Amino acid sequence: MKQELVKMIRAGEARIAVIGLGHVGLTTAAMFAHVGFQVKGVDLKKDVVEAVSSGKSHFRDLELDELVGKVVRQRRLGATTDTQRAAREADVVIICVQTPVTEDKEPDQSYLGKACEDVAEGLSRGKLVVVQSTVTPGTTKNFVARVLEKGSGLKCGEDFWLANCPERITPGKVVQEFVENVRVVGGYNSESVVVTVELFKTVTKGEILGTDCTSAEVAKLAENSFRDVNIAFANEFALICEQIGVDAMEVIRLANTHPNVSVHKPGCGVGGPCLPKDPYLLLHPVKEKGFESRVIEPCRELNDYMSNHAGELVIEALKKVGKDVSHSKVAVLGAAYKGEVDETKNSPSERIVCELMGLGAEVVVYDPYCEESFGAGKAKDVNDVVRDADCIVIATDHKKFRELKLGRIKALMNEKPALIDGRRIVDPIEAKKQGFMYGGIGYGAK
Ligand code: SAJ
Repeated sequence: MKQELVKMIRAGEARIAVIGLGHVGLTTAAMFAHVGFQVKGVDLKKDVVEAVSSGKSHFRDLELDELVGKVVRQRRLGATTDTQRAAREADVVIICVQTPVTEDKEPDQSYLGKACEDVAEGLSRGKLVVVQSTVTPGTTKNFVARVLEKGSGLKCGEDFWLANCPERITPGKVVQEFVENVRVVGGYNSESVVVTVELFKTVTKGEILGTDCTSAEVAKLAENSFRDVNIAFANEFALICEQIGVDAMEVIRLANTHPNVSVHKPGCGVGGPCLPKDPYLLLHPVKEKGFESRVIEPCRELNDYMSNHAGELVIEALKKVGKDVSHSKVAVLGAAYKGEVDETKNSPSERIVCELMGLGAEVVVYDPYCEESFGAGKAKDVNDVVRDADCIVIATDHKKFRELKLGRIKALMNEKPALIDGRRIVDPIEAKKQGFMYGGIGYGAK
């Protein structure tokens, strides 16, 4: 039975269903269609299904847009809202649904559970199910396998195969990373590893590493938790530099000349669909047993504090020019969670906007990549957002904000303007020379 599926995969004849058409799911569906498989993408949102069915990606991602358009025209990729039917008609089902955490940082597996129940309805002997979603340790083996078995009456690892294959794509370069990154394949059992490696060999140029499904889940969480901790070091170091009276960016530049040192960039916070939640997914099973995190969780909390610190810098700079934030207009540059993307999930910019509005400031937001303004005013370009403002806050490191014409901007603002650089992408000396009351994350120089 395993050989039959492997043969169909190698011949490009295995039919594939991809459940969840977020950035990862749509990239996955388009890439397998691109190499010749017949793929059906599934999403519960009708507008997403309509966009994909008409050959459009619903992400601001040119490369993905072109790829989706091509494979839909070739009739290799279709889209539907019917998970059960798509699973029934597929030989391989790849689950890419969201796995958020709740307000109290508990894993929310409702989307995954629903997807598995629907897939189980369409499951039959000889199929492969792959979970690409990032999940809390043990989920594939103890939750997904059980739901699939219960709904299908089949035995996992014998009647069907199951694997966890974490995605490693970064918004902004999803297609290139999907193909080139090393891929970890964690099988429910060894047969599941064999079949899944064959599947990803058809689309991955990078190395494919086989392991068990729980190790694959934890490896993914390690990657993002490690990055979050590293960014937290840069952020705490920036707070120290502000107190010492040096510029953290200059000191980091010098320290990083050591071959063993690579301090990350300090900023006004860590956002996006992954880093703000993955450390909590990693800690969840051990916190339940009383484990107390002394590094990962405090680092996560520090990164969340950085948007408050940006607010503190705004208040301080306005006070230095005799203004009160509650009677000031603040222009927030950037809504997206990082430069050159339109994603605003968990964006530090949202926390900054909400905090400033809570202090009574009039807030206006401009982002060249998205329309989001988190309930604040919305501007159509840089000149529009800075007009009559008392303070600018750079919240996202979009390239466009690295090239601000500070002299022209100052002329559009109220007198005695302030500039708070939350991403340290503007030259502090130039800003001060242009007459701004300057503040920046990690900028301790006077
Ligand atoms: N950030 C900093 N300082 C830095 C780097 C980033 O403040 O030095 C901030 C960014 O502004 C952003 C947040 O952190 O708000 C996350 O940015 P990111 O560059 O980590 O990018 P993500 O979250 O889009 O992608 C991460 C990547 N994981 C790793 O690099 C280990 C990506 O490879 C994963 O595929 C992705 O999470 C995911 O989907 O898991």
